[in-house]
Amino acid sequence: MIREISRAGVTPLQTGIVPRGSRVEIFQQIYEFFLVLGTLVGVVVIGYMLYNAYKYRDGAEDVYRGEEDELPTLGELPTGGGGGRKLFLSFTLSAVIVISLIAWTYGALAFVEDNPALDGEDAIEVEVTGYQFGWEFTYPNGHTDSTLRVPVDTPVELTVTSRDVFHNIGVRELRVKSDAIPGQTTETWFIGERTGTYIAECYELCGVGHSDMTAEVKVMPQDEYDDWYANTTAENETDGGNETDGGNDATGNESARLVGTA
Ligand SMILES: [Cu+2]
Repeated sequence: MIREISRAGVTPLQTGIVPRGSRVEIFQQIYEFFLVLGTLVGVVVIGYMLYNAYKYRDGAEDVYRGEEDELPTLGELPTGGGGGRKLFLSFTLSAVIVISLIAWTYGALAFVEDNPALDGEDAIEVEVTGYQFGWEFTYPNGHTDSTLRVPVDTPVELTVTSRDVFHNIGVRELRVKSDAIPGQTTETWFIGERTGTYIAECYELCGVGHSDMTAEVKVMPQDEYDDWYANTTAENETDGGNETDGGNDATGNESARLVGTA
């Protein structure tokens, strides 16, 4: 479950038990941790319950049921075995498990929230603007695109906003999601660990074209990305998309017009 991740010193190495790495890795570890622990707790609780149900079944012999005067009468709560020791033990154990879970998850999520991509010098920054109904990606050199191209294994810092109504950009496979709110910017990050094409979708019902509000996210090999980026300028639009008419075309499929260069 614990893997070492080093990306040219960009992402901190796993330290201790709190997971570090890309969002995909962190959320995967949280999922696995909860699955294992939840299964374990479930097995212990249900197993102990069944064990006692069998042990104290009606007609069982050789079972100590307490002195006659210790037995609870109808309507009285039983004190539990050993003068409440069992109750205390199970309560303490549950508290330790629950508090550790909260602390561990908090540590993992604090790292995600902390935007570790900012620490790395080779992190790339892209501004994302949502509009009815599409996404616009602006690179540091001023180049604007309707496809998000990023190099593989590199932290990407997104600064997200909207120019009309509330939107929310998310890429499921990359475990990244962020509000796009007019007049405000929201920051998030991700690392594409495998090359390929992913789909960014809008996750905030924003109008009639909401479900068509997608954009391609291309995670490219570093050299291909460098070649592509070297040929971009503030003016050109490498994929043929047109932000002004694309924005009002509620039913048009933006990606149908894409002529990818990647
Ligand atoms: Cu939207």
